[in-house]
Amino acid sequence: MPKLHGVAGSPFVRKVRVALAEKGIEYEHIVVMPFGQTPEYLAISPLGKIPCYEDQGNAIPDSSVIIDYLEHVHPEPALYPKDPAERARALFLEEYCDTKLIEVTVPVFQERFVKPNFFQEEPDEERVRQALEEDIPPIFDYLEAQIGDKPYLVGGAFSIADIAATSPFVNFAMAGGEVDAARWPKLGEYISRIQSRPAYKSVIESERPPE
Ligand SMILES: N[C@@H](CCC(=O)N[C@@H](CS)C(=O)NCC(=O)O)C(=O)O
Repeated sequence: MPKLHGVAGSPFVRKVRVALAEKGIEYEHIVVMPFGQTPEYLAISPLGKIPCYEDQGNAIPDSSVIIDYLEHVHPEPALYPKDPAERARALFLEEYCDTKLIEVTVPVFQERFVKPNFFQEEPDEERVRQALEEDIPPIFDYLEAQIGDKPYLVGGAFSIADIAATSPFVNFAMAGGEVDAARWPKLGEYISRIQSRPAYKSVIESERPPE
């Protein structure tokens, strides 16, 4: 059985888990935290990051690379548009969200979720304010314009772009972050709709600690 190394709560691990769930692929989840990597883990994930996927003797690091691999070994249901231009657009939006959306939302997650829950530290509220008031709005504006009145970001079907665009919002919500419905109504509705897909929902629910 394939192995997925990483920890629930990582937006990049979640991307892969959603792709695996959408494609109905079974796997063993091996918990690896995003720090203090062992030489054994560095041997399969040389950048020391999570996730890393192992299948049939191949070690595949990086969420984007892993999902591309999954698409080739389990083509259905497709997570990439067939049309070359739409595929390029989906890949760019994945990159935009993996880079820019993560960059602006992670400070809120780190300050308001990670610090109090894992390090018993007070959040740096000035860092949170800067993220919420200055850094986040232009990125949400861009995503609001990209989704527009469409059901999915690209090509009329669920794709890698939708996975990458919505995963960071799970972390944002864990930190109490909200997408202001008055300012970004389309983005907010889109995120809830995508995260309500049965496969996606099952991944989010599995991340919650038992009550
Ligand atoms: N481009 C990578 C990014 C993965 C990533 O940054 N993972 C974080 C955890 S969410 C990590 O492992 N950070 C540890 C580090 O940067 O050393 C991917 O898509 O998998």
